Amino acid sequence: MSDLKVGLVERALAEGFSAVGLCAPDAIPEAAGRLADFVAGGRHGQMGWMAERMGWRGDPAALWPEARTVIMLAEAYTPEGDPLAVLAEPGLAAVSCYAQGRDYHDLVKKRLKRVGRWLIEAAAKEGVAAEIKVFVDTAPVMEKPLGQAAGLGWQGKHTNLVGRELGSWFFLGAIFTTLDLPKDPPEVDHCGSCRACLDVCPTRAFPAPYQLDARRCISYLTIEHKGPVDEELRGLMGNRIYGCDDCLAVCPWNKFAVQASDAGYAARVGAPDLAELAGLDDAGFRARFSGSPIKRIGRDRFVRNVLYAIGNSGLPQLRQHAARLVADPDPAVADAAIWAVARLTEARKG
Ligand code: B12
Ligand code: SF4
Ligand code: SF4
Repeated sequence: MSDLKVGLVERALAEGFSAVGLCAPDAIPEAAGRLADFVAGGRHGQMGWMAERMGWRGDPAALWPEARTVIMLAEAYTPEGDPLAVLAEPGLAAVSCYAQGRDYHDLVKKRLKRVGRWLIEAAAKEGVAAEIKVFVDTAPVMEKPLGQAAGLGWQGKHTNLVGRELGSWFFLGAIFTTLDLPKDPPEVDHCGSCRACLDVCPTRAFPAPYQLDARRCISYLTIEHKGPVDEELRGLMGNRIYGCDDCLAVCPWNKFAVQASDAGYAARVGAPDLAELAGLDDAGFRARFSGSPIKRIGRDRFVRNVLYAIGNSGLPQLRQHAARLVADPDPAVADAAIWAVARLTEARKG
């Protein structure tokens, strides 16, 4: 069976994954309690789906009792330049580098299925019938603790997985299988006394190291949160209109970040002018972001975010672009436009 593991790892790397590790489905006994605390504290905000199916999310062995091995895979999307440089350009939109190219859900899932098919066929040649299920992001699976248990990296103080030879610019995907393959040792914490990610966070979203309050995280606020964002927080978002890279970008382990192997992650969206984005209607938004993960938030939430960035820009010439949207049919867009106009009027007086 260990030959099968050697072949599996070779195959996954040949497909473009940057690292592979294996663990048992019951390898994360501490996760269920931590998830329960997270949800009990309301830290998931409006992500009601996190509170559903907690029994499965906290315990991969319960999700699929026949599974004997969890194969965790890392897919690098490392940016070419400095993803924080755009934060100094208030007239431009900062879009997280994970969302610059094609939607990772599609790219990772295709690759996972190819590796999974190879595994089923290779096992069949040894006379073993194997079943697999593949997951990326959206299933009730806690991918980060599983990634740590499989040795890919450790959950850093910003809660994301960091690898000594990977850095932290990578997505995670999982293949559960009924095959009992040899497991890898878990990775241990290498954060030491560093706290760069905690200190850089613009909204102070970490109540403690290794814990995130999603309700304060700009990634949550721009992508998941429906309706108006709390005024204190929108003022801290700067020009970040989709996701946030700050806590990952400052991590010293990214010196070792591996290059992205899939050209699909190359920057396509760039840093467009806020003025232009504020003018997008529904059809224009969908055409522009087809195939991108940005598409899933819809025009209204996107333009709401653009208006917060306009309000934070301090650029009086952007006021007219917000003023056009004060009577928008979407209440959160109209609210954001009124707020942005008021902020820029104040900025002019000041
Ligand atoms: C919900 C979610 C979010 C939410 C909440 C994030 C969060 N930290 O929970 C929001 C929308 C904010 C978000 C943001 C981002 N996300 Co997200 N997200 C998820 C999702 C769907 C579930 C995560 C989860 O279960 N959270 C619940 C909490 C309880 O889990 P946890 O973070 O693992 O919490 C642990 C710690 O609190 C820890 N803990 C608690 N106390 C202590 C004490 C000690 C001492 C220790 C060691 C640990 C510890 O134990 C908990 C359980 O392990 C996963 C995909 C998946 N299915 O797993 C992607 C995922 C985590 N996201 C991902 C990414 C890329 C991002 C962003 C970087 C995107 C961006 N640039 O905007 C940001 C990063 C923000 C951040 N600092 O976390 C990747 C991360 C890949 C990686 N290398 O780790 C994932 C895995 C998606 C994927 N398939 O690739 N995300
Ligand atoms: S993604 Fe941004 S807002 Fe969220 S925790 Fe990291 S630095 Fe803070
Ligand atoms: S920035 Fe420092 S504390 Fe944060 S994850 Fe990286 S090494 Fe750990």
